[in-house]
Amino acid sequence: MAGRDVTFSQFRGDEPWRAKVAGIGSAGCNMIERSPVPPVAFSSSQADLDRSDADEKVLISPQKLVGLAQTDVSVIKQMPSVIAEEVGISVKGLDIMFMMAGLGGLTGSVGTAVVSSFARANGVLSVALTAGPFSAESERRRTLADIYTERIMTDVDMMIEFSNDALSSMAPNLPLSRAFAIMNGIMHRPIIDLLAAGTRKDAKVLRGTVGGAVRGRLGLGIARGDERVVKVVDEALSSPWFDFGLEQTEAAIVVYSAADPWDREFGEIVELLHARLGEVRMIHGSYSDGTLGDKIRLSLVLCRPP
Ligand SMILES: Nc1nc2c(ncn2[C@@H]2O[C@H](COP(=O)(O)OP(=O)(O)OP(=O)(O)O)[C@@H](O)[C@H]2O)c(=O)[nH]1
Ligand SMILES: [Mg+2]
Repeated sequence: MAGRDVTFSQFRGDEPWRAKVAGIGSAGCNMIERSPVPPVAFSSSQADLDRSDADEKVLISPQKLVGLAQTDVSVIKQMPSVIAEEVGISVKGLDIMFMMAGLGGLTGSVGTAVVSSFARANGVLSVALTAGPFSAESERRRTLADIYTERIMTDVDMMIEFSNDALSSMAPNLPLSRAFAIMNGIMHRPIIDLLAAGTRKDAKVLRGTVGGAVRGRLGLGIARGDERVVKVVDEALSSPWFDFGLEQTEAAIVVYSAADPWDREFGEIVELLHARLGEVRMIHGSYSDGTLGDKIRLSLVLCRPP
């Protein structure tokens, strides 16, 4: 393992992360269904909240959202209780706030920027998981998504981008609602892995490892058999979301899981990744997942600057 790598803390007695996930806008409210962490449904549409089974629900007007988006971070920091009242989400005691949204509509785009700034102003690590619109959607939606991608990247500790276009290769013959459900499930993967591999002590280390490389993309591999180490790395690195040159990667979050995780296998995976990615800043961890049987899983978030 390379000298600069850091490992998620896994000491007995370390407290688990205190986390929440906000589903923002119509797509976001779909994305938090069956969430592994306490969800908050946050939208400007009552209909989105009505169909959500989240315990915490926040209805916010588009005007208020836009107003909050224009509020300077220093003001947010100076008036935490006023802003908390306006945003309506409680972040008290949290280590990490996840936000899930589809970009291209107003609420998901603006809301993600607002919730993130608010979380960060309160010292909470903020990680956005966003789905970009299909290429076939209107130009207006794609332009809004591009503008807000830039904006959100200045407001988060990390933004993991998923493009809906990958659905056509991942689930080619499914109706859209089924395809969305599959994609929304995959979007939970980094949340599950981060929370299972680390503890609340890792917020600072994670922030330091990612640094300015806030633009993340997910790669996933699952493999079994003799060559499973090589296969799992190959599959994860062939992610449809790695549509940039891998040499642009500055930081990587690596989580290995198996029914019975094996240090030597994990070490080989990390070595292979360094061989393919070069001297990136890496944080890695592992955990046991009994559902994997004889398979191993590698979840990889590659991060680069905006
Ligand atoms: N992955 C995924 N994407 C979705 C889903 N539903 C919608 N989308 C995408 O999300 C983008 C944003 O759409 P919405 O979430 O409806 O927009 P909104 O944030 O509610 O914004 P407004 O209604 O305009 O305030 C769309 O362009 C779609 O590409 C979903 O369930 N999963
Ligand atoms: Mg909507």
